[in-house]
Amino acid sequence: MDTKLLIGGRWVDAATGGTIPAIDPSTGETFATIARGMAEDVDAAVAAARDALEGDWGRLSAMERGRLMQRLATLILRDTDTLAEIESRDVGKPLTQARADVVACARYFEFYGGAADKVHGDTIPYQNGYTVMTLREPHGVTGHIVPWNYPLQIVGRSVGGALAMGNACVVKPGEDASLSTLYLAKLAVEAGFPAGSINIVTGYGEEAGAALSAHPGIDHISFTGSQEVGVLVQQAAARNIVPVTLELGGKSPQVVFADADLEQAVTFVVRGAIQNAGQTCSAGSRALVERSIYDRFTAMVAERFAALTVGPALDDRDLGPLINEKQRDRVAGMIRTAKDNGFRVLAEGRIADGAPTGGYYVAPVLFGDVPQDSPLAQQEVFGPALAATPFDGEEEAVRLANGTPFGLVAGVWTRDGGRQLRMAKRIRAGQVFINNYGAGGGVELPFGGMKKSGFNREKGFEALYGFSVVKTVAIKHD
Ligand code: TXE
Repeated sequence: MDTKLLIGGRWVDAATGGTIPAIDPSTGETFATIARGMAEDVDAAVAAARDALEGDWGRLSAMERGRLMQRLATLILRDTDTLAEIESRDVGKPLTQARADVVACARYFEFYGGAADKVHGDTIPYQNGYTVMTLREPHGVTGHIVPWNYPLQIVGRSVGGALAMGNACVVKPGEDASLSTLYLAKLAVEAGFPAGSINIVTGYGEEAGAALSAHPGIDHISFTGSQEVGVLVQQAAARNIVPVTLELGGKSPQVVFADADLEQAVTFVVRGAIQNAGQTCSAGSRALVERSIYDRFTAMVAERFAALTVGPALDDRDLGPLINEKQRDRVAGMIRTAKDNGFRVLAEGRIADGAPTGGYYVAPVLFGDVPQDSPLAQQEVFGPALAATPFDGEEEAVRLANGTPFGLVAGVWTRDGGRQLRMAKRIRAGQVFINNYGAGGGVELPFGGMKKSGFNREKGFEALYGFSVVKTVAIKHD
């Protein structure tokens, strides 16, 4: 498999010739290398994207762009097995979850391919003697800084909207998991995307990522990752007066009222917490449970947690390893500190016998009676730790749900119709799921944060508005 950079339709080594090891988190062993792109490579990629806008890519009609994207969706599905195995191995994601990510990635290109020729401007009634219209135009060159937790899904959601609107993309994948993005780029070439419409520069964040976000030739940047780096990206973009979309994770609550269908709720609460070993921006990492059912519900969750096993990604257990040693040590440290501080452990899963000792495994833990002001309730663990907290009544549920710096997603479980609507309106989050928990799913549904979870929206038609700019044309006539 080609692991070079894709710049202007050609696979090239990094200008310095440097490489980065691709480590299998299930074993801790290096199994491939990727190119270590730097500022010079980013310069070349941005220039190639600009050329594409002024060349073959820029000349395509919206319908033609859409057809290319749909063709790419078909190729992704054709190669589901290969892509799923690459993703599973590189991220450490259980194979079934990796397969679902491949299907979701194809769906992004299908949806945005179909939407490409359906976004249009308006005509605006103005003074007599005028006709005024708005045109929706691409920003130009868009930069996409992508993390390692859902590479295929996040690349699909990020470049899908951008390409549909006619932008030319430069993508910097996460250095820990770039392989599926490179394979996707190979499929884009096969689909017939013109040279320079999609460019991939792999590399480290402080090198290629920083160079991309600060590049004066970029017209828009979308970033998914940590809050700290989100601030840096926004600062860099501000110097060039460039719009940004930031998706910075969360501490999403699942609010379970006593009148809920508890069987249903427990399934989604567990899945929302442990999917991708908890390394999910929209992970439902807090279970807020009405006190009258708190013991019963947490016992139901505990039973499921105790049965969970963690193992190598390709063994397809409930959970795989965490992405790297640093994340494993950080997450294991947070769990250890919580235990040392006397937090109640209601249940713990187990690491499968025979899991390679070099892998980055952490057993999932359900903590009970977690106080609202503790790190477990306030900080993104980004690992398999679920914090359960009891509440009394709707007011307290809203206060706890909103009582963190984040506001990405929330789940609410209740059969009371009025309460469903009140909670949906009062919770400060970009997505609120009632009696289900999408955990970011659904390409049609606008997605993004409030508060410190970020701003602007990906997915749905909202992304298409975000990846385009409105131009007003006023024509004076008699
Ligand atoms: O993120 P980084 P990390 C959160 C989660 C996790 C924490 C740290 O809480 O524990 O962030 O993860 C690129 N300029 N999320 O360290 O560093 C980097 O190369 C430009 C939430 O992996 O933010 C990668 O491509 N780019 C999250 C991307 O930023 C830079 C997903 C994300 O990496 C850069 C991942 C720089 N100076 C982590 N430094 C979510 N919202 O889903 C790094 N990068």
